[in-house]
Amino acid sequence: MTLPQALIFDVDGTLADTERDGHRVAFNKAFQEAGLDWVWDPETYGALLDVAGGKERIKHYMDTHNAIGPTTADAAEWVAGLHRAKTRYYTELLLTGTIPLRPGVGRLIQQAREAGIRTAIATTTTADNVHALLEHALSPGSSAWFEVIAAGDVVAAKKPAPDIYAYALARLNLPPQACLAFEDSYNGLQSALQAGLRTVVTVNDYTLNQDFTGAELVLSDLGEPDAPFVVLRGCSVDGQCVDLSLLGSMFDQSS
Ligand code: XBP
Ligand code: MG
Repeated sequence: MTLPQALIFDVDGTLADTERDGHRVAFNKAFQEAGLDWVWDPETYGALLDVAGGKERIKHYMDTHNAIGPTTADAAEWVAGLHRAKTRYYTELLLTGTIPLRPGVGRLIQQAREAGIRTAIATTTTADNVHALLEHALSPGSSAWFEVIAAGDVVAAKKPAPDIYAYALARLNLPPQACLAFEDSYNGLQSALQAGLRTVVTVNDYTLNQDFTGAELVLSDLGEPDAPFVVLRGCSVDGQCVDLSLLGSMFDQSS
C-alpha cells in the first residue's frame, strides 16, 4: 500500500472549529478593549472570512464598513497592535479548553505518527494560536510532533496564494505529489491546489456551500469508527473514516 510521506494540515476550521466561537469572540474583545464600537456578529464575520489573515481582515473591515479607526499616522502599526490584543484574547480562550479538535483529527494524527508519516501545519493564523490549540486541544508538547509549522506572516502572500504550502513543502523537502493536504475552505483549497497538493476538504458551517472543485474528497469531517463521515463530493471511498487504509487506497489509485 502506497502512503503519503507527509500530511499537511490547515488549522482553523480543519483541526478545530475555531472561527465563530474563538477568533470572532477574541476580535470583539480586542475591539471593546480599544474602545471601538465595532462588533462582528457571526454573519458579518462569516463574510469577513473571505479575507485571510486577522490584520488583513481588520483593514478590510475598516475599508468596507467605513469603520473609524485611529487618528494616528501609522495605521498599520495601530492595526497590528489591535491584532496582538486579539491574539492574546484568543490564546487565553484556548486555555479554557472550550474549543475541541474536530472528529477524527486526533486519531489520524496519532495514526500517522505511529506509521512514521511526517506531519506539518500550513495556516494563515498566527503561530502563537497554533501552539495554544495544539497544546490544549491535542496534547501537551504536541507542537513538537509537527516537523514544520508554517503560520501567519512567514509568507507575505496569504491563502488563497500557494505561498504557505510552498513554504511547508520546501522545509519538508518533499514534492507535493508525496503529500496530502487537509483544508476546510475555498481559499485554503486554492492555496493547496496551486502548490500542487492533492487535498481532502472537511467542511464546516461557514464553508459548507463554497466551491471545492479540485478537491480529492469533500467530507463532513474526518470521521471516527463509531461516527462515520458523510461523503459530500469526490471519489467513492470505502470506509467510514479517514484512516491510513483510506489514504493508502487514494495513493494506490494514483501511483
Ligand atoms: C484562518 C484565517 C486566520 C484566522 C484568524 O486560517 O484566515 O486569519 O481566521 O487568525 P487557516 P489570525 O484556515 O489558514 O488556519 O487572526 O491569527 O490571522
Ligand atoms: Mg482553514
